[in-house]
Amino acid sequence: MTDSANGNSSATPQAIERLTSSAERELEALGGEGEKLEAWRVKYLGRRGALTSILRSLGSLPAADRRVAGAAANRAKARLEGLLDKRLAASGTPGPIGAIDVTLPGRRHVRGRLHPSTQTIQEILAAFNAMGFQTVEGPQVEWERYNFDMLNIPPDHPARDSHDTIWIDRSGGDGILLRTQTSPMQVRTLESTTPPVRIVVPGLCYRFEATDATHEWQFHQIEGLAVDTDITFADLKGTLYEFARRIFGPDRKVRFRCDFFPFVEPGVEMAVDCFKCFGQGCRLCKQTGYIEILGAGMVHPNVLRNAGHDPERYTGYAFGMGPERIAMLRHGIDDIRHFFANDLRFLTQF
Ligand code: FA5
Repeated sequence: MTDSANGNSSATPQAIERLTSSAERELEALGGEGEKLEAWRVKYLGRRGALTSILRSLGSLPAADRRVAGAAANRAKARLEGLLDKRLAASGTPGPIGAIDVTLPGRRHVRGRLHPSTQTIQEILAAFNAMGFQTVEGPQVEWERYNFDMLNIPPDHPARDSHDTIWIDRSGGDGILLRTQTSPMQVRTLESTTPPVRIVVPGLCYRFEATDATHEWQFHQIEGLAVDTDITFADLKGTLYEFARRIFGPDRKVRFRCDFFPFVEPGVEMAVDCFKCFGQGCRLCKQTGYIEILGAGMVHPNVLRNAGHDPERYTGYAFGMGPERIAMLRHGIDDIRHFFANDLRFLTQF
């Protein structure tokens, strides 16, 4: 037995039929006002409405009665819902059918895009892939020996200091840190591969440093390494020149100057002529006409030895660059901190 809006009523097909008829009559007599139609819906079809209560009570009926009464109640529900939809549509009241205004303009879907760092990294990798370099990746949480010792960086080098490196665990003999550069992949790759080797390694690096317009504590690097018999400094220059031509344009001038990195000998920095003033001197290039974009050099014999290779037999070159700095130069971005601030006003420009 169930309570209904009409008083006591049982969940029999006849009772359901009576309820439906009286609901229909009531609906016909109603004006078109939205509130009245809503009150009618609540009375019969709402969560505690008469028909809903009958449907809820079906579970307590014997199986045979339940089947018959259930079918009748579902038919009644569909009929009453249909009648209500028609009334709502006719009255212009928002409802399941009446709510759709087909004259409204559609909503524009915002298309996703690649992060400017990712776009730059992909372009640089494509330039090197086209020259036969394979892309590999390495761990961001790194052993001290790969990040420093095996790269010929002495134990007392200031880069190992807690003011430069983010340490995870320094208690054991071999510390664990967030890599400060992608160069550890030089050793990891050489340890597990017999030359010839030609790789580029993109990835995040971390340094414990105060941030400013050109320094972030987290930034990307792309490392390059080529090791084989008879590789010379001329190969390094030729490869980097071709890279600059592909990324910065066909008429680029390239300048190499001495620099020092413990894992290369000799070491150089490479600069390209300023793409804003074309070498004339401006604020961007600090009046020098050139912009420094990467560090490079011939792989130090100790690094080859540490990875198990004979430096008398093999030679190679390595280079490392920061794609955010390159993207800044190409797009005139004045602050590296924009890259990781997650501000859509910045990101959607690329
Ligand atoms: C290195 O990290 C060397 N491993 C590069 C290298 C590889 C030299 C192989 C020789 C052979 P350096 O500290 O200069 O070098 O960093 C390389 C590039 O990373 C810089 O030119 C710069 O573009 C980027 N970089 C370094 N520190 C930051 C920083 N705090 N924020 C943003 N970019 C940075």
